[in-house]
Amino acid sequence: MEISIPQQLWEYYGLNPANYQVSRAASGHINQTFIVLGKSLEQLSWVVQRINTQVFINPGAIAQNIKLGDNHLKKHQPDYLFIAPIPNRNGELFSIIDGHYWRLLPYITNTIALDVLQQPLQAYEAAKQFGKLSRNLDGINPEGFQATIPRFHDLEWRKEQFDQALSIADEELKMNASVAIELANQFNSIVKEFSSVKHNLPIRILHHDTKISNALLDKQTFEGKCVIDLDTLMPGYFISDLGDMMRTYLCAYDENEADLAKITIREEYFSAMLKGYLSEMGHILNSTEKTLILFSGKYMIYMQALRFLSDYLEGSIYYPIAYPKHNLDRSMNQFRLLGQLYEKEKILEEIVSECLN
Ligand code: GN1
Ligand code: MG
Repeated sequence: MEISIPQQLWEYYGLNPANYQVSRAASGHINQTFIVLGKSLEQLSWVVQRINTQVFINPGAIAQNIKLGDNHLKKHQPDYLFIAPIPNRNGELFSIIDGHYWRLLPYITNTIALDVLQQPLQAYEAAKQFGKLSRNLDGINPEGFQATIPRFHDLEWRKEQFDQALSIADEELKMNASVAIELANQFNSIVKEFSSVKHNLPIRILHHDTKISNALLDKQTFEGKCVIDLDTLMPGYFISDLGDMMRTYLCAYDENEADLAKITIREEYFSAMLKGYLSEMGHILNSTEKTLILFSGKYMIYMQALRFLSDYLEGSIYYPIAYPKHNLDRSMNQFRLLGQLYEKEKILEEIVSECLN
């Protein structure tokens, strides 16, 4: 059934629907997003979202984390643009309507969200924005924060989930995915490395979904403006944020590209991304974290390959698909990207050293 914005939503925020033009946003796998543009200049524009509560089973945790982040930032960085939901007429960040969780967010005009990067400058600017969020939240007490999705980036658990999915998968799906399954097992050393390094990493408050489309850039100059999609603002390790940037900034094609020959790594984007991130986080990361810069990419790309593959083997129940083998293709795309990262490891490590000096 086609989802539309319910009448009560407008009432919760004192808005008249006649003043707005509503369209659906194309990107984002999990939540339903609507762009609500004011028809005249006096009307502000908005983003309306319905949260997927099968994925975010505790939306209260999202609201709590965002409030904690917002309070800290208002006090310490009052000029920072933090895209928190607008409180409704009852002062709540979510409006519950017929059991669904809805929210209203400001729409930032004159910006774009890209699915792939076309210039290294964009990599610098977007990475700087995610670095800035982490820097501005550095020093905040992580204790009040909750995991909005428990064990979200726990690679050991993602591997267990994959093993579980494999053990009960349909024979035909397993056969179709035999190459991907072999790759999943071949790269298992990444899980081992994660297990051995994670105890030495500080807990920080991180974004946890730093894909390129979650950074808003100025439409004309590509200057970074802010980051969006704060559902997974929660405690974790810096490798989550930096790694997901590598996953989505380095290739000229996104995770949906099925022609694997197109999946290659652009070194100049790696360099620009890292410079942008380190311009904010360079003096905050500790020496152990700095040794794990390239590992962050391996960790996140491998985890996403496993997640797409597990979902394929489970019958594609998590990520929406456009055709039956879509999640398998996405998984193969991510394994190819991972292979490319290993192939270019030496030159990328040289760039890391240059950027750190
Ligand atoms: C999902 O819904 P979206 O596009 O913001 C996923 C991320 C994945 C991403 C892959 C809650 O994010 O973890 O990296 O797809 N979010 C959740 O494109 O699972
Ligand atoms: Mg997201």
